[in-house]
Amino acid sequence: MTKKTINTAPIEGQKPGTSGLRKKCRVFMTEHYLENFVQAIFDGIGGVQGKTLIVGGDGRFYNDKATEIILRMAAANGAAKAIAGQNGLLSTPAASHLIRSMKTDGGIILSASHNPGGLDEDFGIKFNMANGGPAPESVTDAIFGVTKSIKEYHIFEGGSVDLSVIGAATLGDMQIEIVDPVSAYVDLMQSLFDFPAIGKMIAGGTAIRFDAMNAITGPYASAIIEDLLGAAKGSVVHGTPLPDFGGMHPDPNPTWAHELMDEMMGENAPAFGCASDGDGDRNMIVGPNCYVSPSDSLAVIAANATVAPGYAGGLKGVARSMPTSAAVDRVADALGIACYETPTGWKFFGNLMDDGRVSLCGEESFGTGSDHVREKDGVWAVLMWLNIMAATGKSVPQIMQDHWAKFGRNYYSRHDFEAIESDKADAMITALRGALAGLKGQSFGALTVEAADDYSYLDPVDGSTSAHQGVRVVFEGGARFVVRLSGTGTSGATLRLYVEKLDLNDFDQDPQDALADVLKAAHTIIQIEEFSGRTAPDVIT
Ligand code: VG1
Ligand code: CO
Repeated sequence: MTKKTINTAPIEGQKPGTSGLRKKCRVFMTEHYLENFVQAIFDGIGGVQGKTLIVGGDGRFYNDKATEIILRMAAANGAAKAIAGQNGLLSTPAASHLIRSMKTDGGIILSASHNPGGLDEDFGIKFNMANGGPAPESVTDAIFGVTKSIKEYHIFEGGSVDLSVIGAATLGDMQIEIVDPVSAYVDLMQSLFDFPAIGKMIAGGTAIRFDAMNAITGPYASAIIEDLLGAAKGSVVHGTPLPDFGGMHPDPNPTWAHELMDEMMGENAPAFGCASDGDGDRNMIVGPNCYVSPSDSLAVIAANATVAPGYAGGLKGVARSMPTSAAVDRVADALGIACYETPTGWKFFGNLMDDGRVSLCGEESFGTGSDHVREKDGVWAVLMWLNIMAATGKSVPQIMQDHWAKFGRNYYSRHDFEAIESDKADAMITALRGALAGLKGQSFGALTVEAADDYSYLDPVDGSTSAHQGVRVVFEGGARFVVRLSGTGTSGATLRLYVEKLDLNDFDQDPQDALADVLKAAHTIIQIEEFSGRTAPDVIT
C-alpha cells in the first residue's frame, strides 16, 4: 500500500448547499470530483492530522466506494483513527450520536437525504463538527474556498479495506474501527423514552406501520419497534436499505409516501403510521384519516414532551426554522419558554442547543429533533409520538383535536415548484426582492400587506449574520407567506412557497381551502406563472 499525492485542479460548483454538497451520482463519480471535495473538507477544517473521524452514509449507490475513498484519504492525510458503520452504513442521527459519544473530531456523512438514489440519481456528502452538528456557514465557506484553489490530494492506493467485519483494522498508520450502526443509537433511545409503557400500549393492540422506504431506518426501526417494543413482524415495511431505494423516492411526505398514506386513509388503517427519509433524519406522522403536518407535530411534541423520561425536567426552549408555522410559538408562550426563529437548515440550531438555550427544534420539512444529538431525527420523533400516545391514552386524531382546541390551528401548507429553469427562478426572486419595499399597505383581495422583507438572521450565540434566507410577506391579521429557492436540489431550481394562517375556532377545514386567499395573493405578488410558466405545484405538503 502506498501513499500518493495526486495532482488535480479546481472543479466548478462544489459549493455546499442547505445540507452539504449534493449532485448527481455520475457527477460524483467523475475523475477527482469526490476526492477534491474530501481534500477540501480536510484542508477547510485545518487538516485531520492526529484526528478521529466518523464515516458513514445512508447506503445509497456509491456509498460503499465513497466510504473507502474517504478512509484512504483520511489515512493519507494523517488521521489517527476512523470509525465507520459496518458496510459504510450510518443514519444521519446515529452518525451525529457517534461523533458526540465517541468524542471524535467530527464526521463525514454520505447522503443526499430525501433525494432518490441510484447511478442516475443523487449523491451527497457533508461534514459534521465535533458537536455532532452540520458544519456552520463559516466552515462550509472555508471548504468551498479550498475547492476553488485545490492543486493536489492525498490518498493511499493498493491493499483492501473490508467494511463488512465489525472490529478493528488498520490502513497505513490509521486505525479503523468498524461498528454496528444500530446498537449505540438504540441505547440512546432507551435512555430517552418509556419503552415499557410504549410496549404495553402495543401489546394492548395499537398497530403500527413504519415505512422505511427501503432506506437507512429499516434496521433501526426493526430493532426498536419490532424486536424491543414487540410490534408484530412486518410492522416495518420496505425495511431493507437498497442502493436505489427500490426505486422509491425516500421523501416522507403524502406525495412520495403514498403507499402509507393510502393505508392510513383506508378502512383498516393501523392506529399509527410513520415514514422516514433516505438518511433517517426526517419523519412523517399519520393517524387513521389524520395526516399530521410537521409544524403541528413540532407543536404537539413541545406541548407534551415532559411525558417522556428524557424530557421530564421540562424544555429549556424551542426553535423552528423561519418558514415553519408559528404553532410551536403558541406552545412556547403558554409554557413560558423561549422560542427562536432560524433560517432553513439544521446547521442553524447547533449553536442554540450547544449554548443550552433550546432542547427541541423543528422544521416544516418533516424534521424534528432535540439536543440528544445535533441533527434532526426521524426514529426519535416516532418514539416521541408513541410515548405521548402511551402516556395520554389518546389516538393521533384526538391528540390533534385537543391540541387545536387549546392553542388554535395554524393552517399551513408548502407548495413546491420543481425543476424550474435556474435563470427564470433567479429573475423571479430578483423581481420580488425589488418589489418588497412597495408592498406595504397594498391589498390583494381581502388581504392587506403589513410587512414584507428578505429574512436575515443574526445568530444570538456567535453573532454571525446570514442574509437572504427567504422573502416573507405578512398580512394584517397575521396570515403570511414565505418564498425561497431550495438549496438541496440537483437539477434546475425548486421554488418553495410556504403559507400560513391562524384560526382559533374552526379546525376541520381542508388546509388548501383555508389558505386559498393567501395562496392567491402569493401567486400574484411572486408572479409565479409570469416568470416560470407554472400554475400548479409539483408537491404539496
Ligand atoms: C430542505 C428543507 C430543509 C432541510 C433540508 C435538509 O432544504 O427545506 O428544511 O433542512 O432540506 O434536509 P431546501 O434548501 O431544499 O429547502 V435533509 O433531510 O436533506 O438532511
Ligand atoms: Co434527510
